[in-house]
Amino acid sequence: MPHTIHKILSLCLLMGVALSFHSYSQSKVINSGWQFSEDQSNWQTVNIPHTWNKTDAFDDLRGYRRGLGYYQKQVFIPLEESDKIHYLKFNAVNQEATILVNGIKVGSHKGGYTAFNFNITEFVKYNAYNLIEVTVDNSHNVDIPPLDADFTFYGGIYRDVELITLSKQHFSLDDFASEGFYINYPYVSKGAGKIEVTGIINNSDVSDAKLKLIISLIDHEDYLLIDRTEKFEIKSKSSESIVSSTLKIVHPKLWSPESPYLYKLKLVLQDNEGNILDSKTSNVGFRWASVDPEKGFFLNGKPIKLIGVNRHQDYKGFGNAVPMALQKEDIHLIKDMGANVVRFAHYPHSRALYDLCDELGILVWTEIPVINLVTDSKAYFDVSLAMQKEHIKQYYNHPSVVMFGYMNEIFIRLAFNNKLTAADKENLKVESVKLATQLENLTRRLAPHHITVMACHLNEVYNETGIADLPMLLGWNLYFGWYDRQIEDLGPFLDEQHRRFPNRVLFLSEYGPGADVRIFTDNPKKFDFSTDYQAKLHQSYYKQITDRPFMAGMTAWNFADFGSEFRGDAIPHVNQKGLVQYDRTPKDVYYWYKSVLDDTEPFVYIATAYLNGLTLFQNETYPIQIYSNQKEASVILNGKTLKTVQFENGVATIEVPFEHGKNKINVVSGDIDIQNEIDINRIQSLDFNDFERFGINIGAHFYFYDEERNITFVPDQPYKLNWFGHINGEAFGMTKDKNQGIPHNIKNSTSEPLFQTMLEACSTYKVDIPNGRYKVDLFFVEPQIRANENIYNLKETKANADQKQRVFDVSVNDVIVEKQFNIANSYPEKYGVTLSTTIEVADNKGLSIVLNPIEGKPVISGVLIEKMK
Ligand code: GCB
Repeated sequence: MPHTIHKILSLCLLMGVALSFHSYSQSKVINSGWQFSEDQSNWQTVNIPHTWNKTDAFDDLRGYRRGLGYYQKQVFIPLEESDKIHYLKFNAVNQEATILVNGIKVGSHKGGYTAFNFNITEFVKYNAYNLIEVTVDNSHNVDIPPLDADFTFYGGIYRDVELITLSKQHFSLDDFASEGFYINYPYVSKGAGKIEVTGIINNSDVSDAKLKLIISLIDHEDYLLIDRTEKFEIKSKSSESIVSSTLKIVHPKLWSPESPYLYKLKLVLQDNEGNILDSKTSNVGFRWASVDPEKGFFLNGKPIKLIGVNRHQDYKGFGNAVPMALQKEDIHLIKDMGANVVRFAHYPHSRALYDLCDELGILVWTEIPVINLVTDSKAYFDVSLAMQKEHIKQYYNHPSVVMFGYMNEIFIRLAFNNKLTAADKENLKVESVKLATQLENLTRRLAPHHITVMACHLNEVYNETGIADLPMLLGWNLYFGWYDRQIEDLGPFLDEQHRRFPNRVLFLSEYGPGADVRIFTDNPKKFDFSTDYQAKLHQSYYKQITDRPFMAGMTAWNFADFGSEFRGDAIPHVNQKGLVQYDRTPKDVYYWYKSVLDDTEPFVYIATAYLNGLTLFQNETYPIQIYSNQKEASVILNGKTLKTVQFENGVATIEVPFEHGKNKINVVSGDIDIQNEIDINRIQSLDFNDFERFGINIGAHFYFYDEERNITFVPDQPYKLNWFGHINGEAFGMTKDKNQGIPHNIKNSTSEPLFQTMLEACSTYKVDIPNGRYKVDLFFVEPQIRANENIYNLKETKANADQKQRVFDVSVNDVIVEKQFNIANSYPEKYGVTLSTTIEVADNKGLSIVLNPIEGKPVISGVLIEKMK
């Protein structure tokens, strides 16, 4: 048949489906105008997606609301639909849902990240409004994974709700909320691609039905390649699996990240007279994946190093109830970075994103939230297994999905729980391995052409128990240079694992440090949350993995910053390991990845996006990084060529002699000439000539750009004559392994990094400023002692009797600012306190902050000095 006729035929087919779709099967998204209540008496109107935790998971109070939420909506169902079948579909409700229609319970569901359906036909009233009531519970439930994890479990109906109307014969919606058909690829090579389709057809009529299943495969250019009709008969009130004969095409265009060629599969269910009853479509991508312990991952027979990111689904200001357009933007950002893989962690994400991965060419690792620990109960095992069934059946048909996972760091709570007895621990180990074995077997049975995966944390227990030998690909979540040891320890650890377990396929499933764009330094240190340390760690890890052919790949933790309520990172309640911020604005390191991963066109990036208000003294230069996929580039500062730099591992570092004020940096490589403007304070002395305010981040080695006060605090230093610094004292909580000071949410402030770092036992801090009048703000927080029972804190915590009081007098140039300052006694716990004073500096004595201990050791977090007119 000539191509044009084929094309016309396929268009007719498409139109036919589209036209008849309306009358035979229909899905209406019913997201608008639900009533929501937390107590069943105060109701408000909300739209789905919705969560009740989008603000309380980020406030200064500990915890967030985990409990019940009630939703209601009326839907009109017309008389014309009285011969139809009606389903309610919930695409995700976190985490338990009970559904009533017109006051009668239709069912309930456990698990917050997979879809579920209920056939509500027998409860529906026609030509009338029908009341849908949903009770949602996000309380901790020992029977439902996740029990515990480093992310916020926002409660609510946060994915679409659909009202589906079907004719009596239709693709089943009862098979764990799958779409009622599965596509298998019994054979794929360059020469030929075979697919086999299994449709699960329901007949809810009282009589038997003679039906036809028309299967068509259409290529990307809309040519109809295969058109097959399977005829069958189905008994009344029954369900049947119809397996197509194998469909074959020659020389399929293979699907891959570079060339994600998609075919479309159309399934049309017809009655004997040719009336369309139901229809489905799906992406088809011909590809095959395999793994090898020495050579890593193979796609379509070729080795491919998987390099990409993990993604969490929440987003600044939305919790997990994120508009789809924003979610899709994530996938575009991931693709634009040059990633070829995404791990949807730690639970299944929205189906629409997997569609986008099909289209854009991103391989997918998808998993269920069995994380950190298991409950030793039949109920927990049953929910976990049901969840994996839903997961596989709902996500099976996506060509992008090549890896199905089911566990993350399952022994982490065991390793850190001192309360468990040795026998408890042993039992939990055995139970975890038992569940893992069941989940592995289930996954292999339901998804025989996929690769099974699991992720472990740094602990020998995964090897000892044998759990690490279960999956076809083993992911290690490794935080060398953050939670553990040093950055360079990654490679040797992997080499050792590879030597000891030569049959395992290894993958680096997580790695990365926290990073805040307000923190920068030319001396990055472990756990300082600087973007510089982030760049250093990622650059080294990439090299260590790409140097090792046996490593199948790596996925950075995390694509974006995400909500984790109990955390005290530089932004509290947020895990800041993202390559992009919580609102998806890229951090510089995102562009470094692009420079090593994306060679589609020449690319250069100057990593100075966040050097806000950098202050340099006298002749100091400052190192900046330039990222590129080119060999070399010239760097020009304010019109003068500095030097030609060579890029290695996508990066070149150059010391820049910035001038005071606005600086223009140009980087020229081939046809590319990009420019960044940077505002720099270069000061020759603390004379307050070119500046009005000067701030010091006492106890910290990094600059901190403070949005609240709109100033960049400079790092601390030991006192230098005619400059500033501490005469004595120790940086609190800063060790070789940790440079954050205190990992806490600071109440009463959004400038955590100013307060979290501090000096302890400093008796004098000097700033050599000229004579004149100044306003001085001093910043403090009590790092250790819990708040006393005081007016602010009646219920929360009691002062710990073992903790020594910290009482000191604060004075500036002999003027007392606060006597007997006892932060724990006067303020709520971890409260950021500012003491302000105005002083006159005279006799060229400069400024001396004196902290005079009465009991315990004084602390101080920062100072801000403002010259008064
Ligand atoms: C991990 C976990 C992940 C955490 C991450 C972290 O290993 O799998 O859920 O968020 O570490 O940032 O600590």
